Amino acid sequence: MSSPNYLESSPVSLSSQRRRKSAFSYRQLSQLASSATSCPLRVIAHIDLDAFYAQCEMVRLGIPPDKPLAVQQWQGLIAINYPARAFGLNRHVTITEAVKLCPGLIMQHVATWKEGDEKWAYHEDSFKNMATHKVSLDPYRLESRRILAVIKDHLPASPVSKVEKASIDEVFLDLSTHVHGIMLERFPELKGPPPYDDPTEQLPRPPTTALEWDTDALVDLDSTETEDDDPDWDDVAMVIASEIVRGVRAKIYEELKYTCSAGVARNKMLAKLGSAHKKPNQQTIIRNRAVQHFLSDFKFTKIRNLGGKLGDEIVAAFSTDTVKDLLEVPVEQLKKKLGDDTGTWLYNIIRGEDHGEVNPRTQIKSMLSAKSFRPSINTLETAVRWIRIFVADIFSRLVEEGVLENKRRPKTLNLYHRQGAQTRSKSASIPMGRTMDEALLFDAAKGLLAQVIADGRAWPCANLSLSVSGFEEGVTGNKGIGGFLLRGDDAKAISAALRESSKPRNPETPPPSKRRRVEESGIQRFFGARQESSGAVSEKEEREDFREEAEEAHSPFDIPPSAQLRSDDVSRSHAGEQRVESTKDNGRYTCSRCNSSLLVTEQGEHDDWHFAKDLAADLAAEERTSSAAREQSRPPSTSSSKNPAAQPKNKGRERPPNVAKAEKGQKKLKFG
Ligand code: DCP
Ligand code: CA
Repeated sequence: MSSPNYLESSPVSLSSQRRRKSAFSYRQLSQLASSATSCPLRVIAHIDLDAFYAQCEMVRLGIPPDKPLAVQQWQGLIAINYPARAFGLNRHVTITEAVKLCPGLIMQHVATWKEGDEKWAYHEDSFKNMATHKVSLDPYRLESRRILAVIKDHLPASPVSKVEKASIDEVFLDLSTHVHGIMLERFPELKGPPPYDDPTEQLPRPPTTALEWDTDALVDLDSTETEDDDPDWDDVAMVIASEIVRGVRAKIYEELKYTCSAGVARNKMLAKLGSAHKKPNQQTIIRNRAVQHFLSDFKFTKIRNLGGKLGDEIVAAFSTDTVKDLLEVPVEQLKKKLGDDTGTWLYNIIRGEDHGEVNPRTQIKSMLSAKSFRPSINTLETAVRWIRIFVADIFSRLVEEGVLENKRRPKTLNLYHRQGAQTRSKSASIPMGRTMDEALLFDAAKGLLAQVIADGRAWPCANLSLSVSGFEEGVTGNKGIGGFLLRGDDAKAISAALRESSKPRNPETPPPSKRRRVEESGIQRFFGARQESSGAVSEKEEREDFREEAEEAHSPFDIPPSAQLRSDDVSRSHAGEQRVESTKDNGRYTCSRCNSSLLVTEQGEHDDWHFAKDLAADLAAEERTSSAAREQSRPPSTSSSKNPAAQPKNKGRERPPNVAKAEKGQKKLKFG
């Protein structure tokens, strides 16, 4: 029934005991109550909204569910509803192709902030205004919150059920404690103390009545298992969990009219694979007796943490990308090639073992607003205009967080600036002495920009981002020492820089050497400030506008836009010192970092991708060192491995690196 690993006492005669005794012990049942990650009866669900942004637009516009609709961002499609998918549309199809394939297609552009506006809006023709508009994903973020609220409302409060928001449209639920409670109500025989007070005693067998799987999709069983085998408590736990999940999904539909798909299994990895198994509007249960069969059909690169470089290393080392083949490899051989920790981790993960915790994080830890400029911008005036938009964007979100009531308030403001391959970042404390308002943030942000300019070589600028971090709770006494930013020499340097930058610039005159200095510690400082944030930018949300609230952040990235990263790419330099050199020929060029051949027009995006990847790798390394113990679900660090390159790339908590989801032009930037 379940894996023999789970048998706590030795099965003297499994066949004779089978009918009378469960494979699970009293101790394991009580582990279910505390949702212990090692409990074999554990029940985890993953819920993923179907075609999320597309559904948001359909609900907002009142479009009937059978009408094909796609969400447009500039010249690309970022979400396609299921009726439109029936016409062969996907995210890689151009707009022209999409209209040809599906003549009745409704295309809705995402909301944008227009320069000078107080708030984002749905603008007609925004797709023509990439230079002056900035994408806003706020409408989807707000819907995401409403959905999360419905889910939480429908479930018992933590710690009975644990809800982890995994991205803008995904949650994990740990239903173990909740399910345990229901099991005890339905099967009072489980309430009694174990015979002889011995917790290792096996439980009585559940009644043999057929389990009611209702409309659930059940994946096929392992070859050694049969449907006729009597159910055990793990099956019962799954049925109960699937009832709960069906209820949650019905509630989401009833209250908000969104459909979603779900997976129910014994851990996060399997639950997540399950939710993607059948879409839309379905739920898949992966019973313990079906795990091996279910997994063996997968390419292991689809499994969480195996989509990136680590996956590539394993493919290269064992000349296969299938779970089935890898199951044949003895653990000793995995350890030999990948190091002890990674080898052991891999051995377990392909056998469906994942002890990652569902981690309810509720508080937003940072907020980011950003814009990539194509073409780059060249003047202080333009930069300041964008900063005004960033500030308005962030401030409106701070208001939602209760900053006006002094509920929460960020301590640090960070500005990130990219010019060619050079990146700089500046941060400053947000003073407690003044009431938090747009003017305060705007002044502070301009001050940071001035510092960047004071360093010299600020233009042309390809990306600017502003973020706030270091939130403090229940801020009181909002009066104190006034004044902000820098004083003395720094202040003088900044005002000089601002004066100078407003003069027409003579490209022949090099800036003073002091200003030419590259801010070597900039990235560290920027992300140093961000270390308090556990956030990352979701690959889903990260496009031009890669801002994200830290609580929503999980997605690591795996492949560069337009090109698969070769595993032998150049050794990673620090993000702040990154140089992306390339050779150009006939409108194409070869990236010196990954040897990909790309269109010259793709270079900006591609360089961004490397940049983002380096940042993420740095942060991953940092976080790995600081929180190795916290993250049981992550593959172990391979620093002791024979192959230092075989570092797991996806420190992101749980999103399996889904190669199919990465797409051209999609930067996947992870912030710590
Ligand atoms: N998204 C994006 N760019 C991507 C992937 C996703 O902008 N490359 C955005 C749009 C999606 C949302 O994130 O609607 C959620 O991403 P999913 O990968 O979950 O895709 P969907 O929800 O659109 O479809 P599915 O039904 O397959 O989950
Ligand atoms: Ca989705």
